[in-house]
Amino acid sequence: DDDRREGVGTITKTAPKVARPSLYKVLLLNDDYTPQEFVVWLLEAVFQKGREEATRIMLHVHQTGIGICGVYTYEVAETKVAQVMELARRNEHPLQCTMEKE
Ligand code: TYC
Repeated sequence: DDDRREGVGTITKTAPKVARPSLYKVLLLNDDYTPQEFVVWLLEAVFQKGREEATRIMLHVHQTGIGICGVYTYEVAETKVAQVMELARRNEHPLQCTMEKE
């Protein structure tokens, strides 16, 4: 462009910035009392896992003390933690669930 001419200039495009939301791991903790079958059922119901994957996650938590149920945006993770804690409470199991920024 010849910028000496009136009304003529260089167009500078701003780089489009698309914000990606932070992600949060939903973690399940082991305990000695919650039945294995309840944990498998919960992983299917709350985290949409198939029976095989749910069993794998449950056994990992059982053997190591902690495991990841899934990774979600803040509000989804918060809702899933609340659902797990409510189901555990209603069934009188001491199961604990928490979330952690990735
Ligand atoms: N440890 C429990 C038992 O032997 C099973 C269990 C697995 C509990 C995973 C909690 O997050 C958990 N009955």
